[in-house]
Amino acid sequence: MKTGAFSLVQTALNAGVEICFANAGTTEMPIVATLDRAPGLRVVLGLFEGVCTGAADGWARMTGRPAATLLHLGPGFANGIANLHNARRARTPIVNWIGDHATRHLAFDAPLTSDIAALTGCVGWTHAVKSADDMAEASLAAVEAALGPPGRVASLIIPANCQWEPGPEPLSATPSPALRETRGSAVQEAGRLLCKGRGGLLLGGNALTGPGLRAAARVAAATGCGVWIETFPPRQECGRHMPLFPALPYFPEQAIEALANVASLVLAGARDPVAFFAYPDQPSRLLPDGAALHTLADPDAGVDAALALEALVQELDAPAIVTPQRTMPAFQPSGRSFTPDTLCQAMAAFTPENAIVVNEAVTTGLTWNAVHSSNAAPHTMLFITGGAIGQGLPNALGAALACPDRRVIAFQADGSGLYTLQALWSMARENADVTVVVCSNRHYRILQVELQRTGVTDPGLKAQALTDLTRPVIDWAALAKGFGVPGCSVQTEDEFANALRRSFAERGPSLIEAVLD
Ligand SMILES: Cc1ncc(C[n+]2csc(CCOP(=O)(O)OP(=O)(O)O)c2C)c(N)n1
Repeated sequence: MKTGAFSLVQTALNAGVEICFANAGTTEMPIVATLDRAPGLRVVLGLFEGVCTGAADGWARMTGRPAATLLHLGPGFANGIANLHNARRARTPIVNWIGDHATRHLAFDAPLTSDIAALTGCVGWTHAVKSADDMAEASLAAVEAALGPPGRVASLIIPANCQWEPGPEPLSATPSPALRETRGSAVQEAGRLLCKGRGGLLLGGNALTGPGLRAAARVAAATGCGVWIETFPPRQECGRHMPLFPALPYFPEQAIEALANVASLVLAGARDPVAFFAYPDQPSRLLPDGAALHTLADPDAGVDAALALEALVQELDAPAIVTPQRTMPAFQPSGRSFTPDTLCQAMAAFTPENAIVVNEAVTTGLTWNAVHSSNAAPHTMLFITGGAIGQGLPNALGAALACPDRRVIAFQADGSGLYTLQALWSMARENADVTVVVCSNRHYRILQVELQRTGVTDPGLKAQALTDLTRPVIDWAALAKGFGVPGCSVQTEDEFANALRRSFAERGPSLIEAVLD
């Protein structure tokens, strides 16, 4: 018998969903039972829902196609929300299949009953399936909603009886929507503003592809405008072959200073820049009062920013330019212990060409981004977009499964890495080519900085305890081993260099704890 569950899964497969990161329970068993009848769908077990949602995000960021998750009612979904929040901010296409109690059972308020739609609504599109007859249409609608443009998180709430009852024939549509073109008048206005002088260009979204970045460099050379990259973009092409633009600084006073001289800011794939957090006596918006703001390509309307920048090149008749390749400053690993700066230098020296660097190294990651990534071999970088930590390891898992011929480096802060550590086990099980580099400063360093910024120069014992990861010291190599991933701890640059070489030479995951203290 073809069940509703089969209609759902086969329709999604036909529509281009190739992978499902799953952590199921009783209310999803009919879907679990049907998975072996859909051989084209890869299924990956995550041991915590935040691993499933973060991996789906990483997979979809790298492929541009939606990944599915299979999650257990409200509590299972809730466990995955933080990384869906990041995915929403990244405009990543994701389809969540969330089982619910059978329709007749809901009235009894059994223990796992909850308002699932209240949870799904906060990260994107939601549809609650009412009947098994709707399963194929609902499945296709969810894929279409996820694809946008812009990409989004789409959740289907699926009562168990709609899964186990007979379902309709699967649909065989394969949606492949394209990004939209910007308006000619928006291009002309951008050109006019940037030619007036004291112009700025803020890049985000798909402006950070090779073509987008090269077009931005031509615009900058033709108009003399400043160019910045949004602080935490979803995905960016990086390395010594790319035009070099600074990221807009994280701290608002630095970002305000960077933009202080801008009279007109043109947005290409980015939003009106605002501070990550509010502080007393600091404005929320970062652009000077009175500066003009113009949207060349609105990412929330699914407009193609790279194409818009190329249109701007035409509008300005901007001459072609050659970006000279930067050379890596010579780096000779020594027996010295690390600073964040020398750790990043070593990583830049050894990053293999075409790697994917998933940057959740927080304070160390800011150093990597500001200085060292631009000297490394060509690579793609994925960032934590929504500030909800615990994205890095799951994202790296998803990216590695999406791109099996590329080395993934999970550049990981220790505190953030501990949120979704179980991703290591899925990396081992799937033999994912991920090198996890843990920047082990044994503190929530950024929060120590934030505490100082509130004016506390001498934090009390309780405040210290909330930012300290010692007592006991975390044994990363042992944790990795426990999840089936070979791990080591290194204290010096040459130990690190050797561990990186070993890791890159072998298939499968490995973990290197780089001790910074
Ligand atoms: C889901 C979530 N919980 C809590 C926080 C608050 N927070 C921001 S950074 C941080 C810890 C950062 O420490 P670590 O990852 O070790 O990086 P470091 O600052 O030491 O470089 C915390 C707890 C958050 N951003 N997201």
